[in-house]
Amino acid sequence: MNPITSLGELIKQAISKFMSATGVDKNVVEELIRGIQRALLVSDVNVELVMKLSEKIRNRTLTEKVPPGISKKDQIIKIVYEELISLIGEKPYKITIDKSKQYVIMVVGIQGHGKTTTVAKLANYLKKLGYSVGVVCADTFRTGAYEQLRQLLDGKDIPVYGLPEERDAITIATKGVECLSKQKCNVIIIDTAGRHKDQQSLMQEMKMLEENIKPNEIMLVLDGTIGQQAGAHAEAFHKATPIGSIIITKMDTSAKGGGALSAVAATGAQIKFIGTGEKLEDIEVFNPQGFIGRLLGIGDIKGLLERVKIAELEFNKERLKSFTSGKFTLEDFIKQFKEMKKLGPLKKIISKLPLPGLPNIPDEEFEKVETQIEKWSAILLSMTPEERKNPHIIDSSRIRRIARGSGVTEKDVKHLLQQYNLLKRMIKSIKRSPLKLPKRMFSAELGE
Ligand SMILES: Nc1nc2c(ncn2[C@@H]2O[C@H](COP(=O)(O)OP(=O)(O)O)[C@@H](O)[C@H]2O)c(=O)[nH]1
Ligand SMILES: [Mg+2]
Repeated sequence: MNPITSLGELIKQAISKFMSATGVDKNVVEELIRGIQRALLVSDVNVELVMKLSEKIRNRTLTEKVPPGISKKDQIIKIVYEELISLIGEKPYKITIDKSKQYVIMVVGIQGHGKTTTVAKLANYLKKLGYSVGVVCADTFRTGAYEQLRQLLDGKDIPVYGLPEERDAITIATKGVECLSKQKCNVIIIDTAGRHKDQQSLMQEMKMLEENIKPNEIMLVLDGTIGQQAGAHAEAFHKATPIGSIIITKMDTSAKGGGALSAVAATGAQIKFIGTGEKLEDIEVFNPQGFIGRLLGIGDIKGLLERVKIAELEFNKERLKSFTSGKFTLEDFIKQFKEMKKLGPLKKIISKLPLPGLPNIPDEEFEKVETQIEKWSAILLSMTPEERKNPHIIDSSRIRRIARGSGVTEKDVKHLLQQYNLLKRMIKSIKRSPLKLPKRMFSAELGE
């Protein structure tokens, strides 16, 4: 099996094990943390970072109070997610380059990581957004570097500056910026060499370029597949020239880009774009949520959080216990509906529950249930605490009073009591499978 595919599996295993645990104690949390550590290490996140992250998750889990309305488990999953997100920034990058000023971007990175391709992609991307863009080839090491850039941008109406005979990168970059500036280019992107006689002279060249050109931004291009080395690469470049932003390439391959987390930690720079293929169009603004989801092997983190909640409904053994022991109160009954409602439209939730042979329920029925929940909540508010605990004491005169108090008809009140009794009887008869519960609940007659 591909070890990278197994990463997602590892984290899913850790999470589902956590979800199915009966309670949440220190051991259960520790086991979840270990599972996540394993998964992150497999995805090339640097060991030190993984340890720091675990410590934060552990601390928050032990000290933070659970806000009302969510369970401890919910809270822990959210903490894990939030801590990962906080490493790389909450929101997708928003381009704020001013169209009326000159803005010079210097792109650096190791040979083969995708610098030249990225320079072309970025130029094309910004041009489409209405910027006037020009690029400079200051890579004097790779033969045909200028030609490569020209070919990539062929027919795109983006000027490409190069001096194939010139050996000095600083001369080319200086002249390039001058020339493109005269052509009224607002954004000027400089491609640089990624290899030299040795690493030290490469870093020296980057430093000299930065001092002479004084770019507005230095972007580091990192190959998403390189894993653990990412942190060290980023650090080396950052020492020579302050890295302001990062682009992770080759995210279309099996790369999970876990190394990117280490690179961000080493530079404090923001990941702005990702490369998702070899073509000019294959560039996307970086989206932290999608990235963390991918890193965790879970495509869509919102979906995960939703699944966490649904899993909660399925696994809530405490509640199941009170169901089957007959302690299921009227309040529990309405709480159950309200909790499900929090997840979104009922229809969507039902479709996600693993219920084989669920009858096809028409939309009107769902709407009926939803308006009913509103009514029932109002009815509940008009009841005395005693009535809520022991609904069997509610006789016809009490029904009348409750109906008046909550602005519904007596029939509505009777209906609620009927549904509650029906469900209570049904619950008593369910001995084993909790999954039968919602199915029968919803196939029970609604309304009339
Ligand atoms: N699949 C994939 N390949 C990429 C991506 N970006 C660059 N490449 C490929 O990586 C190789 C090296 O790219 P190049 O731009 O020449 O790297 P440089 O040496 O850093 O300038 C080329 O074959 C590119 O087509 C990407 O996002 N996805
Ligand atoms: Mg290149």
